[in-house]
Amino acid sequence: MKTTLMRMSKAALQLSLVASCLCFAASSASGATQTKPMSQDEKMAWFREAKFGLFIHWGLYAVPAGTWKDQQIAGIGEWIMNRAKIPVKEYEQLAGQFNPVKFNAEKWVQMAEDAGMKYIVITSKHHDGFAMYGSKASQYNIVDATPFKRDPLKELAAACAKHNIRFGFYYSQAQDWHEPGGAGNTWDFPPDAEKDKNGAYDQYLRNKAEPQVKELLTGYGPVCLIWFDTPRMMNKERGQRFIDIVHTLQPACLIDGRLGTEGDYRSMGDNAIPNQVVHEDWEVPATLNKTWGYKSYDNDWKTPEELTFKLVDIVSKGGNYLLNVGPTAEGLIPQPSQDNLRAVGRWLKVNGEAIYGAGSTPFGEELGAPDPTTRKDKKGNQAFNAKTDWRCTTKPGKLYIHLFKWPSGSFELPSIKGKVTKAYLLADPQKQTLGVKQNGQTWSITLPKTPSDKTDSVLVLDVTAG
Ligand code: FHN
Repeated sequence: MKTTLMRMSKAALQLSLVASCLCFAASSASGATQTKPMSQDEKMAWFREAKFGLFIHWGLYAVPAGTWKDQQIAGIGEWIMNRAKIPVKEYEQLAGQFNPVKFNAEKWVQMAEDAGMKYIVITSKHHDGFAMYGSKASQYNIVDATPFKRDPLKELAAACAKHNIRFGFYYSQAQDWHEPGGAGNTWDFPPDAEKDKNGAYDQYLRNKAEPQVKELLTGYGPVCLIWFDTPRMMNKERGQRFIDIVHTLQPACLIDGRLGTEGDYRSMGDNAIPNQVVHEDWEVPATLNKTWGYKSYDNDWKTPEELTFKLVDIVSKGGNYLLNVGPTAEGLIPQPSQDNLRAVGRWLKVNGEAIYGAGSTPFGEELGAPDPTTRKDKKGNQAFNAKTDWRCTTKPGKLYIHLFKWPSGSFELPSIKGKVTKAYLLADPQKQTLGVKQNGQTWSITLPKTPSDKTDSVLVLDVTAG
């Protein structure tokens, strides 16, 4: 059985290798076909354009939804097995209760589209070890172990292709609380250090994690990225094995920053938006409330205004926003998540030009400044006094000034080298020219009395290079 499986995955690997080579075949003038590998810039192009993605944490943990044996368990919902130290044998029983009959891939993807999101990343396997797709490498999966029997990731891949939204997978490569060799479960199995030394961890990597990543890269069409996480005990060599799989099967697929070796971009900490511009490709994963996986009693929702500010703030600092929903065990995305995301989408419908493909601010003073005292923030870093009145995103020849606080009379632009040749509000269909006054290198733009948007009015400045 095992050898048949191994043979199957080898064949799939070869097939896909041929397919991926063909993808990058370019015809020369003589008609001969040559393969041209993608440059890093070509690989990153869609990510730099997209800016806003949907993260989905969905798994067996949606069944207890934060409560185990009548006790509310503290912490993030998808960690319930760990937090309550639930034995594998008991946690496995959740599979029999997982029947998300209200799941509708089309509706989920439509919601992402309405929200203005350009890519989706879903948990194919989280730390609990349960595969949310029909895996051949482990029977502990949604098709074989639940009454649902469907493969929701297949359905999502198809819906994403239809809506032209890119599709990627979260995969917990190191932590797997279901397997004796996986990292993290020390209540059923020996300490991690022992698994590392006695070969159990590598055995888990080779027999489950690596084959599963191969399955994900061969059975679901083009995968835009694999989002690895919590790289416990991952070293260069172990990380390289995953890199080789990804590069061989889908060379265009990006690798996030949490594999344990260098990825294609930097992943910031959870909900951790940097204070200043970061001049490399980066992404911040973030929650709408406090949890990733569904918790029935977490109603601490961020407002649409807060979400819009964060999106603009992130783009103005050069990053991408990967914003999470935690669907229920029935297969529904909580209504407040949907409502708040759609509100952001309505703002993006009018103002998307200032977000998609936009670059970071050339200024910086609008972001705030480090506290001049020795005061520390919650994480022990030097405190930063953030300002929130305005942000700036950019495209060649354009500055987009996002006004969160509407100034009375005029907006004073900090010093720029070039000239402002025209100013107008992005929400104004007529693009009516606003008054512009130059004072040395600073510029004053006359504004109407009322903002064009109650959250963020975008002032567009056409500028010449200085
Ligand atoms: O432990 C996980 C957590 O459950 C969640 O998946 C987040 C998302 O970024 N990543 C880890 C913690 O950083």
